[in-house]
Amino acid sequence: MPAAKRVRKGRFITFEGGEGAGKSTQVKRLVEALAARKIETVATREPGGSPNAEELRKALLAGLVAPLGPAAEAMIFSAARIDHLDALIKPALARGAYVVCDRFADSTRAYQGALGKLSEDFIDGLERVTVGDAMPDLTFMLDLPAEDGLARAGARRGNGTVDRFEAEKLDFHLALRDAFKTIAARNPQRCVVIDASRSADDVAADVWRAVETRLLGQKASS
Ligand code: Z5A
Repeated sequence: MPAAKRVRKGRFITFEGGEGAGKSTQVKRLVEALAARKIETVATREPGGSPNAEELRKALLAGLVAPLGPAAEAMIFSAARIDHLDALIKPALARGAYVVCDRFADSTRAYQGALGKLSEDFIDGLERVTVGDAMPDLTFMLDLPAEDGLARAGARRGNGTVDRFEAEKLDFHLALRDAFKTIAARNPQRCVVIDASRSADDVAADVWRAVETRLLGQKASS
């Protein structure tokens, strides 16, 4: 029997990158730009985005899963993702909305996969059973030097406490930047690398240009 056809009337856009790259800022800007076009848009984030996944987010960012190792951590991020996809992302795409998500499966591949030294087979398999054909239509990789991203995040945090990932050393964040660049290079149809060291306005302009060129000009696929 032929495989069931994917039903996706909407579009799925993700933002990826290191700490303080400006993902949340750009999610907000893109949602405003799409809303101005009267396009129904759902802004969401990972880990989290649905009530069950937000509970798992608390445990992950508190570092409760870290002692179990990167494979277990990747599985808990993926468990949160399954709920997020089922509860929020897939229904929104099926009714024709644009979904704009702050981090998604590429973060598992970079943080737990590349940095956690998990095999590509493990991450590929996990992504296949977790996400399947629900991969994003377009992914923005916000790229800037790790030191700059950490400085931005530190300035915003002030005296607040750091989470499990913010606590990692500079080497970790340098390697993370390379991991995201590698993912982008391997997926040129889906990924657009944006120089995020510029002003938020300049970054938003590049993002919008890519959305117009790659998505708004096209008819939604099934
Ligand atoms: N994680 C994982 O390990 N595996 C997974 O599968 C997933 C996630 C899905 C979630 O953290 C953590 O989970 C994340 C990876 C891990 N770890 N880290 N680190 P989070 O959601 O709490 O945080 P984040 O995703 O790293 O984002 P962030 O630190 O909040 O940064 P951001 O969203 O990229 O940046 P921002 O909030 O838009 O901007 C940061 C500051 O810079 C802020 O004050 C802005 O006003 C400012 N900003 C933004 N843009 C600019 C420009 N262009 N110029 C100057 N200043 C700017």
